Amino acid sequence: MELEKQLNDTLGKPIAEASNEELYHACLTLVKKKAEEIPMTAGDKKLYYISAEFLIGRQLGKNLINLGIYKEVDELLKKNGKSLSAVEEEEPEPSLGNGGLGRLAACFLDSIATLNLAGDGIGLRYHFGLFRQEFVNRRQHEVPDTWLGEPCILRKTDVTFPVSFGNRTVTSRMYDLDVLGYKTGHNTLHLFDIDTVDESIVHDGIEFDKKAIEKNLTLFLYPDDSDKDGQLLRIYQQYFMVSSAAQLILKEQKALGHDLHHLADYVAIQINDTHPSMVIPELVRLLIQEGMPFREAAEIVSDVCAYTNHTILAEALEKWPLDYLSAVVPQLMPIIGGLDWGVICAYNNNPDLNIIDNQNRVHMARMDMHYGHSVNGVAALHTEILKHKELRPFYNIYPEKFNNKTNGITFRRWLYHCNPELTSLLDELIYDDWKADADCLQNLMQYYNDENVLHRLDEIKHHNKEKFAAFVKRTEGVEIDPDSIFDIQVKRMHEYKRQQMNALYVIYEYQRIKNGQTPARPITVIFGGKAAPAYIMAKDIIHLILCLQELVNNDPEVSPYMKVVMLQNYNIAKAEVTIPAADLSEQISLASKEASGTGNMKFMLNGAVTIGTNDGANVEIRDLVGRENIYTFGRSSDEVIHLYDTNGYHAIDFYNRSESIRHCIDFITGPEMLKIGDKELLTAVSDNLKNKDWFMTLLDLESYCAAKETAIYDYSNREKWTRMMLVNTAKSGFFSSDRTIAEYNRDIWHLK
Ligand code: DL6
Repeated sequence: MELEKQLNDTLGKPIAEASNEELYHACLTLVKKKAEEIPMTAGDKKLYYISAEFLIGRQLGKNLINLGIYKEVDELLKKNGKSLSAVEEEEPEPSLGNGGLGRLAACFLDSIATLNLAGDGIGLRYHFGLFRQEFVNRRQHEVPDTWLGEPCILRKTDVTFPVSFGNRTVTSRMYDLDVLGYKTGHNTLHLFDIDTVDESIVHDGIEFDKKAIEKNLTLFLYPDDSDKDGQLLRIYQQYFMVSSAAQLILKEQKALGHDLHHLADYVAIQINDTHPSMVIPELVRLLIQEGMPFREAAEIVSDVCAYTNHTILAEALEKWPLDYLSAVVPQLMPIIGGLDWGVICAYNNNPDLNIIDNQNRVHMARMDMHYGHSVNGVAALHTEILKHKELRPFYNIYPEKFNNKTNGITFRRWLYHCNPELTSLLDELIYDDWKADADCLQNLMQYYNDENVLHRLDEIKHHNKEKFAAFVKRTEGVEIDPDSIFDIQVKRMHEYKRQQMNALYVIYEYQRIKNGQTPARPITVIFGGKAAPAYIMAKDIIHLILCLQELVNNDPEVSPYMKVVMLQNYNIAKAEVTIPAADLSEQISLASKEASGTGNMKFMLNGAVTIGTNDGANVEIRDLVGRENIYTFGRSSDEVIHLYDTNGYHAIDFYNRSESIRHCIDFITGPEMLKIGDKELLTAVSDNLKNKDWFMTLLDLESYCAAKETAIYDYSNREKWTRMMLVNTAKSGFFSSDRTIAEYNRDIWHLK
């Protein structure tokens, strides 16, 4: 009743007469008022989580859930002939992240607040975020994604800081977004920007003058850095972010009267990947300005800062040329030099350990490892590979710094919000405690042999598939059958994630169907994901998939048994419709290459069965559900690492040895495909697979196809399959980001 009155008052008219847009704004006002009533979370010590990405997704639904009024508002709107999900659709999605790393940061903010820990996020207010993906002529086309403009969500503040780039100084301005925990907790995400950014300089898709720093600084997340100007721009962005962060931290701590000599008692900083690594020298510089000697400043910063590694791809570990850094941030050079000198003296000028290498490049991760007190990987296998392989020299000297924090996801968004029917069933069967204590999902195991529950799980999945099919029809114009198996691979496009292997499976199956060998059950293979604008091979793989989509879906002999869909502009909102509809979750990266994955956890939670390699967090999923509730295949990470070490993999040998592999690869440039696609792009893919294949697609292709055949066969046994679904949901509690954050706090941050 109270809510109804509040909404009516804000609207100035009855709910039934308001448009969805009016209702959206009224709901935002309601959230804002309620948030104002919740005191900011405080504590003796505060965490600052600095990240280039925060893929926060739409905020309205999440905030209503965390305020504990989602259901009430939903029912109220229904009663008035309105739909809350339609109202939520009014919100443009902030595109402030690229993939798992950014979404992880968003889940972490949710959990930090939910655990009532004082912890703010710090990042950048990108005007367009990551680009919006469109398909034109079966190719990815990038266009700016406008999302800014809701001052009620992201508040402009009066807080500004000077940020110096050599002899020019710009002003950073702070914008604040409320981070509400589930039924408790209130923190902030601070996003910095400059007032002089000029969106009109963007032309021809996402092109702009990379040299016009004051106009372009916060236009895009991850501007193309394939040239020098692009790399300089990234350094500008990173320094702008961390200088604003460091100044904010010191300002807050001084305002609290804290003694900067004891900063580590009051502050923890988590460096999310290497993009914020310059916060180390910047904080040292600022403490020196406060009158502290260099050595003491460096020690304090080490006690404050902790680093999370999110990749073992060596090329993804940032190394900036010394002269680029000197050009952008000359004031940091003596500090970085001093930090490097400390390492040189301590470790006898060991080239494997030095921060500045003999090609005059600054290794950002090395700076983090030397001058941070904690280094963590994001899944058990990943951390072991870091310790014993990729970062071994550092583990040898700092074994006590290394620790694992297996990633997690917030179940409030990735089940409660996105899968209302499963949520109701869980609430009915095991009560709603799982929303705050995910381990309670384990209680679902008592229904393992309950036919009625299994049947209801099956029904819910089917409803979610129907919803998704309607969505795909509306957004992509493709008709798919909810009775077919929904086999889904949605994630960034990257060769190590091996979307190309799934595409080869499509070709394999296509050829079989053409030969009269139809699958035990029709299958719909669904892809989604963006390729970095400068990553040509990833874009060529998108082209291959889109050509297959056209070929397969329009072939009357094949389409009754198989369809292919590539979702355009896959984002959080699309993920929320896609994931609950999945039967099979594709997690097929080359073992040792996926740090963790978090999509794998979201699918598992929603009852999809994983088909995957023993990579990243898949290994932990396998251990939790048991081998009978997952389809694993492919070489182990040890075998793969050995192949790299010995230069022992040659794709062409697999091509020559196996007729079935040869048929699949040759098909890519065969007459059917060339009728549809671009010869140059398709040839680039097939040549790459034959002659290079850095991520060893052909090594695992046959075992992958075999595993998929088994899964398709098993799917027809509904009882077996729904039991697998139940086990996957029941065992997923470990992957709650509440658990992950509790571990970060216990081992690294020590907030009360
Ligand atoms: O830790 C979050 C997420 C992991 O789940 C993914 O496995 C990992 O690829 C991703 N890492 C990155 C960083 N760069 N690269 N490549 O996005 O982090």
